[in-house]
Amino acid sequence: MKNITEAPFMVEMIRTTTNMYAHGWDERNGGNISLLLEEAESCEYLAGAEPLRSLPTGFTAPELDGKVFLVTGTGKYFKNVQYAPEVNLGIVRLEEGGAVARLLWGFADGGQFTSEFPAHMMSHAARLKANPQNRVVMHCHPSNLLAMTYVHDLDERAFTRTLWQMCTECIVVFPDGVGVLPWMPCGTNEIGAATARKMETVRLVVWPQHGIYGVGRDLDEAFGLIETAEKGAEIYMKIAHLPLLNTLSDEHLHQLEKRFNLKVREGYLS
Ligand code: 2HA
Ligand code: ZN
Repeated sequence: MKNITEAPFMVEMIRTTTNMYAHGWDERNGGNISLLLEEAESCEYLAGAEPLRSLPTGFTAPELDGKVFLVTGTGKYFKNVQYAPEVNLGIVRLEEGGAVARLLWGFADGGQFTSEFPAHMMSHAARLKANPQNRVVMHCHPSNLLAMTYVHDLDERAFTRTLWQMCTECIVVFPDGVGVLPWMPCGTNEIGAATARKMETVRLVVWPQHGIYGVGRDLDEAFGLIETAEKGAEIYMKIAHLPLLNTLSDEHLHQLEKRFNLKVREGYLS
């Protein structure tokens, strides 16, 4: 069997967690990522691997039965992933309708998957229905998006429109807009189910006073979505207290819709 720490998906996961830490999005043990492995890649590196342990998940997700995920560990620091991937990451296969995760590799110090595993798995199930290519769920704590949730209306149309107005690229990158949950305690099945419900129609979900979820086909796409929303929020936090002399009008945004043939969320532009 090939060395799993050299697998392209592992290398990319290590680079991504390292980069997210460098962006300041993942203080301490903040943030978590799950990556759905393709059958071929998991076979290549894990064929015949006997489960090391069985971990109860506390929820069911029959759509994900048999699927294999590379996932960050609970209490683990993104900054440390590069130095000890086999401690800070794990690979699990969901079984028994999602009620059990069999550990195939990693969490070598006896640890387990992220406390936000329900939000991750429920979001994967929702996104796979919307787009069978979706393989990544990413959560982190970018400062400007968090700051914005203290001073901006949390209505998702209003929140989305402000981000779109902050830089030309925003509507191009997330024409589907941003979902916004009410504040809820994290790490629960309830916030997982609420996040997944939003994920049926959007790829970014803000958790006020906490952070954001982004999804995508691969780690780059999920990272890029969050990066673009965070840029919009950064501009907002720089200008919100200043007199506004110019903006991106709905007329400008409609021009972008035409230019890039965007499917802009219905009713968000006038
Ligand atoms: O993993 O970010 O939401 C720590 C968190 C919880
Ligand atoms: Zn968090």
